Amino acid sequence: MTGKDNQMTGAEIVLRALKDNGVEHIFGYPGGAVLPIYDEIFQQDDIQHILVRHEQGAGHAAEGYARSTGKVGVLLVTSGPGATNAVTPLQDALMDSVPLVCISGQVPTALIGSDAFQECDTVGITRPCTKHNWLVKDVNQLAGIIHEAFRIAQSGRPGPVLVDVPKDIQFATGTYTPPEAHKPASSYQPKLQGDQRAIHAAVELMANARRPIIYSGGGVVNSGPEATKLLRELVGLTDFPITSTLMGLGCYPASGKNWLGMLGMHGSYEANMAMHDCDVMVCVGARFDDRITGRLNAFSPNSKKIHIDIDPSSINKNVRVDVPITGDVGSVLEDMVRAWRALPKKPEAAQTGEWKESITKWRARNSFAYTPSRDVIMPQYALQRLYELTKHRDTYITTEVGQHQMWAAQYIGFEQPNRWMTSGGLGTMGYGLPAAIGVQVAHRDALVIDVAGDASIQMCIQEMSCAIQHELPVKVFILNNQYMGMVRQWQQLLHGNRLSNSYTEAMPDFVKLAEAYGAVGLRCEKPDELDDKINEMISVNKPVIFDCRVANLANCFPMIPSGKAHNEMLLPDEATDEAVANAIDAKGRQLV
Ligand SMILES: Cc1cc2nc3c(=O)[nH]c(=O)nc-3n(C[C@H](O)[C@H](O)[C@H](O)COP(=O)(O)OP(=O)(O)OC[C@H]3O[C@@H](n4cnc5c(N)ncnc54)[C@H](O)[C@@H]3O)c2cc1C
Ligand SMILES: Cc1ncc(C[n+]2csc(CCOP(=O)(O)OP(=O)(O)O)c2C)c(N)n1
Repeated sequence: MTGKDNQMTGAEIVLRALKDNGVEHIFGYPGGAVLPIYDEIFQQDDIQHILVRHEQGAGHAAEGYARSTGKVGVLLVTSGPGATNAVTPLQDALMDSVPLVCISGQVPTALIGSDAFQECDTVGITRPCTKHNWLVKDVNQLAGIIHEAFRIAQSGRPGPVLVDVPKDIQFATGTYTPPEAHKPASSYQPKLQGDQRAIHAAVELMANARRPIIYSGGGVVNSGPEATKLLRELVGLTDFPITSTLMGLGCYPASGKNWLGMLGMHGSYEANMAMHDCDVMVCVGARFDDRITGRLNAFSPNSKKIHIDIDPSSINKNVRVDVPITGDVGSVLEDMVRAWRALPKKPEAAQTGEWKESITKWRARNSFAYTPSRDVIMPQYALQRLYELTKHRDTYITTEVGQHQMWAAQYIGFEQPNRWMTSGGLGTMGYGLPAAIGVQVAHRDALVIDVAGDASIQMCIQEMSCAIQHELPVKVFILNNQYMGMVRQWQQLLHGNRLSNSYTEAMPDFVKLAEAYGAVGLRCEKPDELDDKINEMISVNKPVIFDCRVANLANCFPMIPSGKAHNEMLLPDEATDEAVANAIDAKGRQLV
């Protein structure tokens, strides 16, 4: 590209750079400081713009898009309130390792610092919630900055970046440089290959283990399909039991014979007991989050720990490990599989025989059990039916945050990665509906379901309007218990059952609300009507809000209360039903 061809306005450069970085969709909301970019969007057909109803929605939609495709999600927001509304999804993406590029408009360069209309210090505000951010001061640097933004967002530990573009830079004319001509900044070059000595030390520990476990996480999803294949191969070769965090569900199939279920605060008894009692733990792309470790000084006290992570700052952050391996999961697992195959003597099955017997006993505890009912829909039952009726389809699940999210993780089996989009690190209520929209944009013919709670769904409900406008037939499946259930559960178990402000009064009629948006509303109150109603929801080629009325006071178990160890988890039949029966709200009203 030479001569006049590479001379363009800043706004044209933005569109061209996005296109050259493979962008097909952007999620955004216009305003004064981005109008030149919106004018360019109007004049081209290569990139489709999805108009959300709130910038938070743009960010979560971009997250859903990114997580379900492995590509970078892009959002476009105006200055001031547009940018501040994007802060929540940026932090969400930072914590959950989701690659996002956010383009924000800024007031003209000459007005920065003058309290101009819709001015805010976007780079200052978003510095702690992005991997990196830039304020563009020279139109000639704009293309290079956008290319670098895409490189940083998707390399190493993926995450969000932001490019703040003042309005005068969008109007100014400058030189466009294509991605091929871009020289990456040398200071950020993540290491992909693991240290060979450490990998051999890890394999030796694994080969001598009597009570081994693989603890996998979101880093396997981030690494891509090859990493999933290699993880499955390693499990096949070693026959080790495997668990996963909330973020890694699907990397090992839920139907696989070595699967222990999710671990952590609401994980299965067998996964948590095995983590506690193991002698060798292989952590693959997970970060020893506090929902996983419980009380740190009681976490897996007798194990040697191997930790594979691309981000050196994640290693030894919360838990000291014996064999740290900095590198990409895919690359390290490839070397590990090779080293295991080359072992002069493979361990005998008998070496782990007792361990497998212990696991079988823990499994028999059936820690996800609940008391079924013929009269009321139990939330767990609703999700079991949803799973049974959708599992043979091309299905993607998103969630909001709360009990419904944990039950979805427990009762929906994931066979593949990138099918499960949930807000893990930040736990953002309001994530699920816009994330479902982002997924549906990327997978037009798939069945995309947001498993929601009646409180969470009201945080970004306005995005139903976006779904209608863009003909995205997402399904919102609300487990309506009329409470902020997760808050109520903690109040019951940890705050003397004083249900302070956790009852969702003045609930909208979700069926009428759906109809008001032009969507379809369905309600189900009886267990024996559930299958027909779910099938109806699936068959409608429009957005649906499904108001599933469930038992009000069901609790999500197992649960490791904060500050407790894995082997101190509360199991369903150890819960205090009496406390539930005596529940009162802030006005002293009996709630059962
Ligand atoms: C209400 C609620 C309850 C929760 N309860 C649970 C629970 O019971 N169990 C549970 O598991 N979680 C639970 N969570 C989620 C929890 O808060 C954390 O988000 C989650 O445990 C973190 O998952 P992860 O360790 O896989 O890390 P992620 O946040 O997915 O981080 C991935 C790690 O992998 C690394 N990585 C990224 N890419 C690569 C690569 N290519 N190669 C190598 N490494 C890479 C990163 O540096 C990072 O360290 C809950 C959340 C909520 C909101
Ligand atoms: C934005 C935000 N505010 C507050 C919280 C704290 N919080 C966690 S779960 C929860 C209740 C969720 O209720 P609901 O959506 O009805 O789901 P349920 O737990 O009943 O399934 C709250 C308030 C949060 N996670 N996110």
